[in-house]
Order: sequence, then C-alpha cells, then structure tokens
Amino acid sequence: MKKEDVYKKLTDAVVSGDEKLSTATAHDAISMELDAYECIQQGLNKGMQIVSDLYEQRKVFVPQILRSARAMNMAVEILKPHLEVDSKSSGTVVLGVVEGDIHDIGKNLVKLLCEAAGYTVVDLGKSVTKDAFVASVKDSSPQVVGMSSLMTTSMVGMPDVIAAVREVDGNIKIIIGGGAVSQSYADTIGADGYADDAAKAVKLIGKLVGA
Ligand code: B1M
Repeated sequence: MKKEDVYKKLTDAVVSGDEKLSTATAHDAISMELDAYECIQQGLNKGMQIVSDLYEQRKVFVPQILRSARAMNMAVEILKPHLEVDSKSSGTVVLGVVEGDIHDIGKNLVKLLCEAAGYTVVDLGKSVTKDAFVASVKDSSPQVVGMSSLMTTSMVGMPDVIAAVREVDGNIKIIIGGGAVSQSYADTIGADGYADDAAKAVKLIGKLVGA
C-alpha cells in the first residue's frame, strides 16, 4: 500500500466514524514506518475537516460527528508515541478553549503538535474561565498562551483574558485560533498572532518565542 492510500484510509475512517478502521490503519501506518505527523495531518485531520463541512451542509448530524471524533482520537493515541519529538525547541505553552465553548478537537491537535515540537503544554481543557488562564500563567510562567474558540458567543471573552493575563506578565505572547476567529479579530483585540491550523500555530509559536 502507498502512503497516500494509508492517508486516504485514515481520512475515510474518520469521515465514516469507523474506529475499527481508523485504529487498524494507524497500526498499518506504524508497521510501514510512515511519519506519524503526516498521518495525523494528511489523514485524520483532513477527515475531521470534511466531517465539519458535511455538518455545516446538514449532511451529517451530532452522533456522526461524535463517532468521527472518537475514530480520530483513538487513531491519534496509537500514532502519538511515534511522533518525532523535537528536543531542541523549548518553552511552555498554556492552551485552553475559552469559557462557554466545549469544542476541543482543534485545540487538542494544537496541543499534540506543540508537544511534538518539544514544548511543554499546560492544557486547561475546554470552557476555561479567565481566572483559570490567569492562575495557570502565575503557576507555570509560560512564554505563550493560546486560546481557541469556535463560537461567536465565546470568542467575545478573549479580550478580557488578554487584559488579565497581560496584567500578570506584560511580555507574554498570546495567540488565538479556531473557526470563530480570524487574523483581523486577533489584530482588533491585540493578540500577538492567529493561526488557522495546528501546524501553523506551532510555527507561529516558534516565531514568537524566537525558537
Ligand atoms: Co458545534 N458548533 N456546537 N459541536 N461544531 C460549530 C462550531 C458550528 C460552527 C456549527 C454550525 O452551527 N454551523 C456552531 C457555532 C456557530 C457559531 O457560533 N458561529 C456550533 C454550535 C452552535 C454548537 C452547539 C451550540 C450546538 C447545540 O447544542 N445547539 C454546541 C455548543 C456547545 C458549547 O460549546 N457550549 C455544539 C456542540 C458540538 C459537539 C459537542 C457535537 C461537537 C464538539 C465535540 C468536541 O469538540 N469535543 C461539535 C462539533 C464537532 C462542531 C463542528 C461540526 C466541527 C468542529 C471541529 O471539531 N472541527 C463545527 C462546525 C465547523 O467547524 N465547521 C461546530 C475540526 C477541528 C479540527 O477544526 O476546531 O476549527 P477546528 O480546529 C482547526 C483550526 O481552527 C485550528 O487548528 C485546527 C486544524 O488544524 N485551531 C487553532 C483550533 N484551535 C486553535 C488554536 C490555536 C491555533 C489554531 O492557537 C491557540
């Protein structure tokens, strides 16, 4: 089997929410010594993006979305130990989905790729309050705080988090991402950057911390 066929099988497994196929294909990918990062990006993530579009078009519904997310997560767990970890870049990144928002699939991808790039990630999870971001900045002194939002109702909480975090540490870099936000929103609220996918988020963090 060619690597493109494996990526496509991973994509199809996520789209159809088939966890048996996603996990079996992840094992195949490992035995073929394929790059775990590429399997996640070219295979699983692509599948999740397709499912998201189908949901928007009302061609799939919540139960299918959840099956797809599970198929993806189970394959990620198999691939994760095989990600090449870059031991050179270092630093701490605090990540969280903003308050009121439970969409964490994209944030989890950002976490995974940050860890693969050698960052220590403090994952605050989903629906994270401003106070929890502030407490985490005090506790772990990160170089970067990353906020994710997929809902127009939750993205409006980002400016308050930025102000509160900067009160604790004026030098901290703050980035945002997720379907609800954009570069222009990042500029408007004074974030240091925006990324539209997880791989770009890692590059952006590297640029901001001078790695
Ligand atoms: Co819902 N949901 N959802 N949802 N959901 C959206 C976001 C929505 C756009 C669908 C729609 O109606 N068109 C809509 C929001 C509308 C809006 O505000 N504009 C919506 C809604 C309304 C809701 C509910 C309110 C539905 C309801 O109950 N009536 C409810 C909300 C509950 C809440 O949060 N309080 C709800 C619930 C759910 C599920 C639980 C069923 C499930 C979430 C499961 C989970 O996350 N654990 C779900 C899902 C899956 C979606 C869609 C279909 C897919 C999101 C996703 O995971 N995409 C979504 C529609 C869509 O996005 N097209 C939708 C795949 C993921 C890999 O992409 O997260 O964008 P994404 O991440 C990308 C980039 O954005 C980037 O990297 C990733 C790719 O590499 N990125 C970052 C993400 N975070 C980043 C952070 C960074 C940098 C990059 O730096 C820090």
